[in-house]
Amino acid sequence: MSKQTVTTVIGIIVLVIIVAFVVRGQGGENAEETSDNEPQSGEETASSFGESVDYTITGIDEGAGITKNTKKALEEYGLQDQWSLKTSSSSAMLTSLQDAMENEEPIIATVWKPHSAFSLSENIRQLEDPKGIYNDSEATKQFLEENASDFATDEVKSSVNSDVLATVVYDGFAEDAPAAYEMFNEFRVPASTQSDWIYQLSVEEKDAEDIAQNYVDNNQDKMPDVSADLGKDKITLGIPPWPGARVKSHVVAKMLEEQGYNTEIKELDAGALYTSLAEKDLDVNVAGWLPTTHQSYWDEHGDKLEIAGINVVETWLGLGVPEYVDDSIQSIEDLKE
Ligand code: PBE
Repeated sequence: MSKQTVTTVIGIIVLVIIVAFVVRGQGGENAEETSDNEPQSGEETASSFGESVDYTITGIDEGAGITKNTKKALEEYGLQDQWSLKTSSSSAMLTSLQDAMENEEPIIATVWKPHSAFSLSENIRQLEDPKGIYNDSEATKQFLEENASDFATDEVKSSVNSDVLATVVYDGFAEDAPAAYEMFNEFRVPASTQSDWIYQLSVEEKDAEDIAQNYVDNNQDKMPDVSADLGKDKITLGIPPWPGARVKSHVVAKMLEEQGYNTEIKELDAGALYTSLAEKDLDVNVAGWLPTTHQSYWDEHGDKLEIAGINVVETWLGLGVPEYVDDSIQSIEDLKE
């Protein structure tokens, strides 16, 4: 390299450094202003709750009834032009919720009870749903009278406040597997038990089968007393991708095994699950959220299905925000700006 080249190179470097300093100096204030405007610290800087969450509801899987109902709610509450629902999975939703709550950041998510979001913390505000899109206790009572009258007892009806969790079988299952059917008639757990299973699965990260085995081992006194014949020897359970359904399917599988059945568990999304059940490719779904959440599936396949039991009575579904979110957000209607 000649002396001249070296001098030129050094000259250029010095020039670049000087220019960089000048530009930085000038841009300094602006740059700070820009970062101040970013919605990082959420509510303080955004002018509304909607803006602070980018008008986005954190949702779960496409096949879930709560996904369909949230789209319906956006329409019925006149929010569809401004708000949107971002779908993912139950576990991704829970992670987003946990992360937001750790940092006290704004978030709105599709949530339901029993669910780990509630076992995790009582600090979730359930938004009111005056139009009854997600929760319609009258519809549930009527549905029970029409489709599951054996279970429409006063005790059940007085505790209903939204959907019930039904144990759904294909029509004709009772003749094919009488003992299992009898067991399904009896099988019911308090919502708090299901919450506890979900907590163990999604917060303590225990294995679904271990949680189920432990529950069955410790609750032998609660196992249904069944006298009917087994009928067919294998029962296939279909589970959708939600934490409560996962553990409960394993619990029921263990109970069936204690009766003498072989079992198989198939994981499917909700649509495939109802179709397979109607086609008798599956025997049972313990996560029938009826009649409102899975209404579209029931409308399509209900005539080929039967409610064999009600396994949880008290539920709630809808949109939730952490308690630290602005007090003005109490109802889905408040999302309108
Ligand atoms: N879930 C649990 C179900 C019903 C309740 C919310 C994931 C669903 O939306 O289909």
